[in-house]
Amino acid sequence: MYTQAMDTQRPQAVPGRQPQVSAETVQAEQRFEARIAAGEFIEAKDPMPEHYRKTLVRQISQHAHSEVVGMLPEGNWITRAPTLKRKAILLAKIQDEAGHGLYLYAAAETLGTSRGDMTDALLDGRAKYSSIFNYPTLTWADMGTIGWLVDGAAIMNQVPLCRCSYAPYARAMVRICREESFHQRQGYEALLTMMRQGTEAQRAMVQDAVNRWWWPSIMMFGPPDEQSPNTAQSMRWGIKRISNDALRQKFIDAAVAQARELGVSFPDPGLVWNEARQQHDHGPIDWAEFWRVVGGDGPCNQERLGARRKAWEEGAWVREAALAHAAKRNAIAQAA
Ligand code: FAQ
Repeated sequence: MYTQAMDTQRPQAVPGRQPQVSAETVQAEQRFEARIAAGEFIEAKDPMPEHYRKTLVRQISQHAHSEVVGMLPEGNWITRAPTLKRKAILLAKIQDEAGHGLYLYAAAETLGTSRGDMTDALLDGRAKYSSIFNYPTLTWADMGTIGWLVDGAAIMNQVPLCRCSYAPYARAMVRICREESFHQRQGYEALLTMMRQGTEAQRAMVQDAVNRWWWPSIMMFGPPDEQSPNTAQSMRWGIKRISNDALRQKFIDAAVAQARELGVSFPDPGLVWNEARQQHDHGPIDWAEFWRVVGGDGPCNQERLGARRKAWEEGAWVREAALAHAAKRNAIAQAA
């Protein structure tokens, strides 16, 4: 396990007394801040402040959990895809999400955490995953809408992460973003097919799916900047490059033009072009709903975590077999 944290030895604060910080630690922190200011990337074995390391473990592990939990809503439709072509595309997409989870767990492991610890944190509720995956997938149009809006929002959020100051995360994101862009296009194309070549009932199904996914999609970017406890520090450290609200605005502006082309509307009467800002205004977002879903009380939270718990428990024999195999190979290598 790497031990690159610079301030793990910092004494606990005692009320009324300034904690003692060694000159060496202060200098190491100053060198780190100078590297960030110079736009340098931080590698796994480089010294880094403990808070930077923890912030990355939190964000990267939650991102990994989101990719893995995110397979469940779409997995629900593999057996019901309308054609062989759509089934093959959906299977490939879901497999990609599993791969994204694996790159991200590996990136988080370079920071000294383990896959087991990260999974424990997910299953006992200490770690979050994206709110969006707690909504049900009710019709085939939800598959296209997830690709268009959910993957579209994910790309908008993730492209700036390709320049994250932590290099292993940035490298993983470059590959992930290439795949996400295929995901977004396949979703949009599936919806376009239904809208242009489908029946009246299929067009209504697309509009219904868009009505249900719009608000949860724009909540994906996280709370408003003034209520986001992590954004300011994460931006100072170059982990996040663009704030939650700025990304949400970019997504809304791009989505409006795409919706017009598709022939669907968004369920927000307040969504209007603001000539002065050269951006769209939008109606109020129901942040109470967002926090309810993040807090575990969304439509599918229990089902999603139940599925992950079952997979982890039923996969125990695979992990045990892999460890036993590795131990055997080690013993053979040492005896040779
Ligand atoms: N859901 O201070 P901030 C995908 C939490 S991948 C749940 O603003 P931060 C691909 C946040 O963790 C989607 N919780 O936090 C796909 C924090 O709680 P904590 C996932 C949320 O970290 C598509 C608290 O609220 N993408 O979709 C959410 O600076 C289709 C305060 O928030 C990523 O994870 C939320 N939506 O900014 C897969 C991208 N938003 O941790 C399958 C990487 C906020 O202090 C199918 N992550 N929270 O207890 C990020 O960019 C950031 O972590 C944000 C949040 C922007 C998500």
